[in-house]
Amino acid sequence: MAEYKRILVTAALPYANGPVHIGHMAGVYVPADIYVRYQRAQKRDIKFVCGSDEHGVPITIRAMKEGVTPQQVVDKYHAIIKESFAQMNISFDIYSRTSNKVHHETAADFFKKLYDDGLFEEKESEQFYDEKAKVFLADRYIVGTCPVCGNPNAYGDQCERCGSSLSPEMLINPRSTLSDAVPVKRKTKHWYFPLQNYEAWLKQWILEDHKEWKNNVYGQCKSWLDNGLQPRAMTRDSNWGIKVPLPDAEGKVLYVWFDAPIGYISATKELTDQWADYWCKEDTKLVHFIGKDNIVFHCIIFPAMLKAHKDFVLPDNVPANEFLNIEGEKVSTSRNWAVWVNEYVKDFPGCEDVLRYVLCSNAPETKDNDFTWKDFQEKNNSELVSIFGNFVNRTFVLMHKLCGGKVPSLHEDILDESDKRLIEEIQGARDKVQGSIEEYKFRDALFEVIDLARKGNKYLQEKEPWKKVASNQSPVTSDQKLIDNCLHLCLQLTANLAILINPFLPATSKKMLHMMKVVDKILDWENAGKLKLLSVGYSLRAPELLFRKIEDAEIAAQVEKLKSGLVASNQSPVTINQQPASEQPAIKSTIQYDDFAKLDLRTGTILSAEKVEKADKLLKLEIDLGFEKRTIVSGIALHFKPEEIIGKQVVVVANLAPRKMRGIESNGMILMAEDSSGKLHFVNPDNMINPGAPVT
Ligand code: B3M
Ligand code: ZN
Repeated sequence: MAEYKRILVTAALPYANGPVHIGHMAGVYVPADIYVRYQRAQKRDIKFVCGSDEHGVPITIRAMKEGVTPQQVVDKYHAIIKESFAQMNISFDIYSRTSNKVHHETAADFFKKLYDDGLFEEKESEQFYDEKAKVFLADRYIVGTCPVCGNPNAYGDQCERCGSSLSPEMLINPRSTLSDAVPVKRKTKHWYFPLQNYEAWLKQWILEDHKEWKNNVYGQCKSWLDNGLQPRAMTRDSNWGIKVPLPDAEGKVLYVWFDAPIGYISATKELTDQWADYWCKEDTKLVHFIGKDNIVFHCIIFPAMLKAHKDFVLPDNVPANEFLNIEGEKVSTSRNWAVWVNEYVKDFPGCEDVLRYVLCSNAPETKDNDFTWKDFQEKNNSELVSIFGNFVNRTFVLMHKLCGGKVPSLHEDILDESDKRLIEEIQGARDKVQGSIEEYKFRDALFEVIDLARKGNKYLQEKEPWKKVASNQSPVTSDQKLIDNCLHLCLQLTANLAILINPFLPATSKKMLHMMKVVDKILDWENAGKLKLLSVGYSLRAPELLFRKIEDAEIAAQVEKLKSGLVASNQSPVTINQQPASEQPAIKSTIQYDDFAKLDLRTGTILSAEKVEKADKLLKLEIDLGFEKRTIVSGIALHFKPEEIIGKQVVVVANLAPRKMRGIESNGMILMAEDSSGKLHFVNPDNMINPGAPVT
């Protein structure tokens, strides 16, 4: 730390095409905010910047879907996202947006500098083009039938039903989402950044000089670097985005991943005239908080851009987190399988800290983790309420009852072993919490704070001051001395807890300050570990409830809300091709019996099921059709564990032409029913029958 004079913390710029969900919070914003609040308490020079990412295909797609302009989309979601962050007490120094003027200028200048230095390669390539709408089509703008699951509305980059990643060439009957035209290939010119020229430098900088980066981050970088870097197009054909600042670049904009990280620089510019100190002086510590899907952009592409530009510092660390699943399933915004922050704050008013607590104590720091409502309730009721809240509450109640509402004296002559042990715990906690925070291990740090409260409870339980006889007469009786010592120490511990919990649960810390009638100043980190934070004789307020119990019914309601996809609001993302969760898709056009008769449907029994490597969504099934065994690759892995479907009967389309998926030949397809929440269910005979039976 010593070599740094100032810290600049950035948090990934969320796309302004939908609200933020708790996966975003757990992965990026809660950890970043903890880090920043801690550094502020350390009195370090720190800035915390973020903003909405308002360019790119996701925005234009959403605009099309809602029948509005991209600007209207970003205006709407920028406001919603900004509000959610404020409600969760994410304490950005600035929350900006990439559609503003400062950013357009900053990003265009950045591009121009690299261009003037002769760094880009200009290349023509063939890309899909819509001749009716007269535009080039990003993969997302092309839809067609998914070769894996038969979804008629799969995107050119991904099928949102089965999750397979696709390319436009793989789609059956591809068509443009803009005009329905069949896309054709056409030549287009773009500016490529020669990433391969930075490979050797990146290898040294990351693999040798930054061995301290988190394993998940280091590992991803290593695999990118080992695979070799390619030139990457930094421009796109579109009219939404930052215009390429060159003549002859009509209809070309900067690639969103070129402009978005520069948003960190623009936001700092907007925030302070001293922005260049944070971006150009070597003694700045730059830290990017992101989710794992952004690692390559922040560790490889953006640093190479910064290096090429020459004026700017490089990140010191990129503590990316993995993903948070919900109730055992991956978050899916299109299926509405998510817990939205703007919904949470409405459903649990005043419980923002509870969410911060659960997301931090369960943060996907080293691997994907699972959020369940049951665990949320459990952590609230048995940790926040029963340990932390209970300790503070008991201390205050007893102090009012047994010490007249004033901080009692400490009679040092009669301190016993357990008093001394508690004093040591109070003094030692700061180093433990701080050590973990500095290493980006926020879960461990939070655990230490709760553990200290747990020790406070244990101490109170041992001392049982309520069993002593209180007396406010002088001279002080020996019982009263014991009471005084116990509650004096518990109160100093409470003040320490307020300091230590502040980065994690700022609203709770604030309530504690109010109860103790002390000012914010006490929260300076240097005060942690001190034993004279509250003066003897000082009168304190009555206790306030820090946390309330969360009831089973509230949890059941949330689980129900999630399952039935009833997050009712026009803000929940729905893709162009998907019906709102509660409606059924419209009936397809009529076919003749002969069309139907071409299908050979059979019953089959699943003999084995295994995950397909590198394809999250696919299961490779061995199916017994009676007369033969078949291999079928099916996009159901997000819905079922392999072991739970073995032995199940299914209906198989037995005469579907074979198709290769991830190198495996799939011979047929199994039928599934999709309920209104997007969950899949087997379609099968009501009783087990012989495999191979025709379904007619
Ligand atoms: N908007 C992607 C995302 O939200 C992107 C991050 C930009 S950070 C410069 O995952
Ligand atoms: Zn599919």
